[in-house]
Amino acid sequence: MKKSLAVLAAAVAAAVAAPAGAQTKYAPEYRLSTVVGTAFPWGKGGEIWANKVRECSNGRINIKMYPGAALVAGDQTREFTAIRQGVIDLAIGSTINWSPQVKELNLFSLPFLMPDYRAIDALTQGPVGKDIFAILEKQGVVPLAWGENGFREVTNSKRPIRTPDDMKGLKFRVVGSPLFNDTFTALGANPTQMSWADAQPALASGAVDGQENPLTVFTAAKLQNVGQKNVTLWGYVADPLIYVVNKEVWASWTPEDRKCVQEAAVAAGQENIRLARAGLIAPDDSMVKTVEGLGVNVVRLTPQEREAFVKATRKVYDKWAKQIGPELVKKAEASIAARPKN
Ligand code: X2X
Repeated sequence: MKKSLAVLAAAVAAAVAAPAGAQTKYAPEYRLSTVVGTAFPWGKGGEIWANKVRECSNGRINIKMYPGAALVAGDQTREFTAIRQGVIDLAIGSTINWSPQVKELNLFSLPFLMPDYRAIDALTQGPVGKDIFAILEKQGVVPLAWGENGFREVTNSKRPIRTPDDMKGLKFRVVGSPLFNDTFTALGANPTQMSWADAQPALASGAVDGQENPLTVFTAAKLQNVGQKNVTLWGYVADPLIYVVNKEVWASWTPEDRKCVQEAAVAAGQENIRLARAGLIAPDDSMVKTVEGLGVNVVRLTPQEREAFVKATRKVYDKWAKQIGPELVKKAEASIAARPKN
């Protein structure tokens, strides 16, 4: 009697100690896609996410990061499709790179929609963010948290840019959303779409004169070494990042696993955002100083100078607002207008 009780107790203990769903089949490795690696706030977010998940899942969920959008051979605009198809298990994706498949994500690329960081937060942390998560869910991925790449500043090898006129005739590498083509064309420049992998050699060879990316990308990728001697702080768009999991992978996990992965994504996203903004929020402009310290000429626009770029791109805004969905754009504008101002 005593013995069978002990056996029973041992069996119960084993059942409790076993991973909550002992039937759950865990892959030896879950593949996490990012465009850039751990030298960038984006890749850092991926590393933090993977480490936290390893910890809270007691090693059951082993995430390996594949930077350089390596799982889609560097073609970052195919990343979203690959997540849906299960070629990618988890991803931290830029709204820009997924916008060819999810048209609503073009919202964040509307020129001069978001005037400051509080405006980004007003979107991602408000009703617009909820709508976008619902849209992603409908498209078959599980969105868990927001991160950030950042405000994208224009750089080039030829001359300082202070007015739309200064952009005339310059060749710019842009990301693969047609909205970027329209914006740069409206400014009189020559845009060419290419992946990030192709952008760096194109800058180095002078095949293109310039590009646009956050300053954290500029410094980590050392764009000063590929001729980018001029930066203009115009803050025309910012790309948030979204932490997602493939639907089937998500379904294969226990509720405890999901809680672990979700909480880790939120924590990693917060740290990712902190790193993306470090030295870029007044009065701390140390990141801008760092770029100037590299021998780069940084142009700070006056509000009037910035307004000229807003005007020159307004038609693009209106055209794309229709394609994105006028209701969503109105909601975004209202959220931004109602944001706390310091
Ligand atoms: O390709 C880019 O410019 C990058 C790295 O910022 C994105 O993936 C959107």
